Amino acid sequence: MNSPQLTIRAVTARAVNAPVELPLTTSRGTVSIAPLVLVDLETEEGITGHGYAFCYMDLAAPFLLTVVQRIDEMVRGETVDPKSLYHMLRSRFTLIGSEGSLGMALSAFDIACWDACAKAAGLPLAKVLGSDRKTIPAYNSKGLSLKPQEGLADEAKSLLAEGFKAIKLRLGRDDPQADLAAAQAVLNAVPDDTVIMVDYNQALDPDEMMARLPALEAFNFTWIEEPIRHDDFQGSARVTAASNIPIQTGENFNSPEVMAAAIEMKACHYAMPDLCRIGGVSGWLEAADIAAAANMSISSHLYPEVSAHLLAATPTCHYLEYVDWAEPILKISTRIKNGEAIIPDTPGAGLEWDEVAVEQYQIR
Ligand code: SMN
Ligand code: MG
Repeated sequence: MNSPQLTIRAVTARAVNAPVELPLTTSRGTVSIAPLVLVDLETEEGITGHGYAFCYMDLAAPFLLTVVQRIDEMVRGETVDPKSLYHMLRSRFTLIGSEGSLGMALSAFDIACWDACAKAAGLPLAKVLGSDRKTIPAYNSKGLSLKPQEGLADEAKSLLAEGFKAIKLRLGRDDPQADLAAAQAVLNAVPDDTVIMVDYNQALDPDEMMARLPALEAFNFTWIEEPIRHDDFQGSARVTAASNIPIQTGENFNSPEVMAAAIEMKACHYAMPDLCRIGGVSGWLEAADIAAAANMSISSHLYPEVSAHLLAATPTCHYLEYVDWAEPILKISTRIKNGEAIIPDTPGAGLEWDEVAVEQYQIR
């Protein structure tokens, strides 16, 4: 990276419970607030990098804050060289492991490192990574919860009215007929060329999923996401081989190596790494190389602000997942036009805190 060298002065973090306008119910629980851990990387040169992690449940936030404190102790005075810090920190946490909540804190720190470097270079992160792309196809993932089918049709229309041509519907009810009725209600309500993804959030076992596949084929879904346990690669490989609709997984890949193993086992047709599970920007870049070598399309999971930059630089870029969960505490929201997310041309990774809102929603 061709940017002035930066030295770490301090790494700090705050946790917020950001309000979620449209609570999301999946087969495995509801997101009704967004617990976010915001990381600030201060440098001696006066540039501050930002990163954040969505930690799913606010009970995890104090732990992430503690991990960031430890990171601070380990990196003060170091040069902001994101990839070498990524490897150094993973190595320092080898005994406990960098999966789960600990990895989320490491990832949020990694994002802040890349943000600081991009700001020092005076370039948007996408450009730092060598991309001139201006837009990325995006789908609106905010709604279409697992709920009674009444209301789904209107919600699908209003999600598209925000500028999208693609939406994601949650499935995985005990009664497969109820899932089909929900899908039909959405299909009847939207224009014929609407792209529809469906997400089971690991609701079924492989045999149940295979039994449900034939009835789903009529719907022309763009993908079926996480139909079964995310870590059952053998089961996933059976479902993937049996499905005429592409199988999508990846939001629970805890490292690029796990993604490589899933691809090796043919456990999915598409992959959608999550920025803070895969290892931040540094982890994403490794995952993007693995996907490119396997010629596999990859999409993002959450974090639309930073993911837009990353997908721009991803050879097998597929779809950006759009949710608005961080928007209450951000100065600038992701802009969507004609079904595409616009990559900001301002320096950095696209994260600036609205300090008044951060103060309002901070968990103390
Ligand atoms: C999801 C993401 C985050 C929390 C709950 C559910 C979902 C998705 O699986 O892919 O958007
Ligand atoms: Mg999902």
